[in-house]
Amino acid sequence: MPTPEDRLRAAADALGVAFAPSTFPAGTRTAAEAAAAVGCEVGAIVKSLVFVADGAPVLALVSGANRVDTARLAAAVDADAVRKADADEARAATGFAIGGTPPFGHTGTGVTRVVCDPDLLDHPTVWAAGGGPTSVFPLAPADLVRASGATVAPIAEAAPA
Ligand code: 5CA
Repeated sequence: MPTPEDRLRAAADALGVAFAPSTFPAGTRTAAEAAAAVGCEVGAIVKSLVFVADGAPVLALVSGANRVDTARLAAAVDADAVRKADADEARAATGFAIGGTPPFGHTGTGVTRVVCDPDLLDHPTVWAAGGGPTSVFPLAPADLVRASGATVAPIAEAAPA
């Protein structure tokens, strides 16, 4: 049986994205954990979050420094109602468990749209989940957008004044 990381590696190879995950046994389940492990800014961590927009799963790629504004996400995907997927819905859509969900290479029922937070484009390198709870891999934001097929649109909550 291929591991989740094997599945992601195959997808990255097919998409022409370098996949060189770093493994941290202490865990990279959250953006804060991943940033501490890598030694990067939390804003350079890619959160890959599944939402349900008018019944269809959509993926938000969000800077680890930001939170998704569901009204903005709804506008970005032209939906009336957006809510966060629960853990089972997220896994069904992507084929990966929460905490290790990568931004592309999904093997589940599929996300219908992918939207990327423009703040991720401010970093030369960003780090995304490597398929499991203990690994992340670096990539250029342009590759993140291309490989995931994302639309770049403002989906984060406005920073507090
Ligand atoms: N590996 C890290 C860094 S790349 C990672 O996957 N981070 S994440 O932000 O993309 O995934 C963790 C997020 O999953 C949490 O911030 C939270 O938004 C979401 N989450 C955690 N538990 C649940 C749950 N039970 N149901 C729905 N969403 C959840």
